[in-house]
Amino acid sequence: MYKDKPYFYPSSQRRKSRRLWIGLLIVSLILCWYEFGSTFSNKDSLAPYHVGSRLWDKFDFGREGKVNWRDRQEQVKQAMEISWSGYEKYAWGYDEYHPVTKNGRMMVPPTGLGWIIVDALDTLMLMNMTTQLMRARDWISTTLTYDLDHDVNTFETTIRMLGGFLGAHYLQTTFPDICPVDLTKGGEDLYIEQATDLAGRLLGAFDSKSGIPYASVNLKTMEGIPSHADGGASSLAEATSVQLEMKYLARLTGEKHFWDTAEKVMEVVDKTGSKDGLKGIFISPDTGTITTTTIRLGSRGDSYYEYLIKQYLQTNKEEPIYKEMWDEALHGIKKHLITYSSPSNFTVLAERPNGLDGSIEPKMDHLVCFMPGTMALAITGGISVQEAKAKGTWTKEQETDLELAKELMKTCIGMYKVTKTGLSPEITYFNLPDEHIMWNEDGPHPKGPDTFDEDEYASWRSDYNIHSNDVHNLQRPETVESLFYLYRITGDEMYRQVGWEIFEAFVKHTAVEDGFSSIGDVTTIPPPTRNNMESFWPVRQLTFLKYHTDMIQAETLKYFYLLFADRSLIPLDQVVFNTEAHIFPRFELGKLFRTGWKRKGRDDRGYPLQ
Ligand code: DMJ
Repeated sequence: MYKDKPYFYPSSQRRKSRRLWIGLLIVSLILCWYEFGSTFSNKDSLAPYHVGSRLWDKFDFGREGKVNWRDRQEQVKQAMEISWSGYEKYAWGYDEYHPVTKNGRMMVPPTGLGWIIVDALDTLMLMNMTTQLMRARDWISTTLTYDLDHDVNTFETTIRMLGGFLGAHYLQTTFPDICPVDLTKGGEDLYIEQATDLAGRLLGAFDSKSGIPYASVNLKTMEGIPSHADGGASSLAEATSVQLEMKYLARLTGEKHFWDTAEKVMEVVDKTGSKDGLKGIFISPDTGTITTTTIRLGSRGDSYYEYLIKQYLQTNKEEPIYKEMWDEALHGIKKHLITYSSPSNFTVLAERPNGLDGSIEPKMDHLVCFMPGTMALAITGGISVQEAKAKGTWTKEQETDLELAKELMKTCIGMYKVTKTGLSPEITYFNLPDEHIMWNEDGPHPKGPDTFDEDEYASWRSDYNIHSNDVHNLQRPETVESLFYLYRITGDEMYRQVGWEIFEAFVKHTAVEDGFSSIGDVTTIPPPTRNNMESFWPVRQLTFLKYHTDMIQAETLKYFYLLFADRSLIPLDQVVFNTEAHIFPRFELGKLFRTGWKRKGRDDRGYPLQ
């Protein structure tokens, strides 16, 4: 009992104890100064502090002369090797790797979910890390089982684990020159067997009254579990970003129920109606209705929009319904969410927390930065602008959309350029003029600055407003992902160059002795390193974070590698990347599959006619 009660020292003891604390504080400050200040003042001050600096030395950022992209690509591979070997050494088989404390944690004891290993399979293949790949494959065949009496997040498990197996299967079978694994030695079905077993378990989540998947599912009992927050509603993005995975699996196995179950979700979501294709970010699995007015392309909203266009591309443009939904949503985004910052006119993809009749909030999660790339993909379908124009069908609308994608890309690049570390915060706010203007069809559309003046007082910096709660960086992929698409599609080397600067900042500031760790503050040098799972984090963020410890290997490093690669590696017009950067093929619907539903006509408010 007494342990629960605060204990007060007598006052003389309190004074003594206060003196002791002050003394300890002074000693700590001196030690801190010694640790950071000395690193800071030597000529190598750009190197990361303490252990990370040894890692920094392994990279070659200072080379003079002509840029060698092959060499830069190799440096990304080196980052992957370092990161992977730290994981193999200290946390092999664990679902999380904490590179600072050099240990791991199982999300689901005793064997875990393969969270890091499965998610990285196709990155290991792309980078030709065959020895590491074989160890990963061995672990999957001897240790991994999904027969676990445990709840998992339906969406995260689908995009990472199911997506990971499917991407590995696709690369291995379609690009044997990239991934020289001897398929004759058995095990070529390993990934598909695991994928089918896992997907069968995940289908339990869709067993709701409306067909909208529950946020979680128990892998053993296959029972769907409503979210513990948000009144039990599922996130819009999560419910609608499992379709590429389930459809590709259905196509591979011929098991049609995977297709039908995922497709049904799209029908229910479309029936909820919405003005100009923009939807609130939560949906009830019980009623199939939207439960909030908040509209955004950041968390909970993002990949709903991404998967509209990608579903259209996945089945080789044979399902116009998804193009129609994408076009409608893009029109809505331009009309209701695009505004311009002050004083420098950056294009901002803002939020509407209180619906389309409410005011605009000039806030962008870093997550929104997937959008310039996805827009570029939608504009040409994956071919270059040059090829698209040569077809003779290039429209004024494509030209305007491409300009918008480039301007949004500029805004995302600015999120990196504006901080001392050269890394983006998790969330950025923008200053708007007193009377802000919105995008309008006829233009003209304001443009941000052509260059980012490096002066620390340059006026463009004041458009960006970073709140102290949002200064962390989780090594997220979205900006690099968009740079990759824009480079491939426009051919402009500038996007690669910016990518290289971000990669440099990433190595400089997130390297620790045996890998890379997220950081706590992008606005200070040196930034405090995090261990990906600090106990002082609020529970909500902790739960969120645990899904992201593998992100850098599966996504961020993969996009860097592809950005610096030759443009012919993984032709963009033949594949779709799932929202976790796993690579799937495009295919024809064939006889077995079809879009099993039709859109209804809409009334003036955007609701389906009865
Ligand atoms: C990824 O895991 C996916 O892209 C997801 O859709 C949301 N964002 C994270 C990485 O930031």
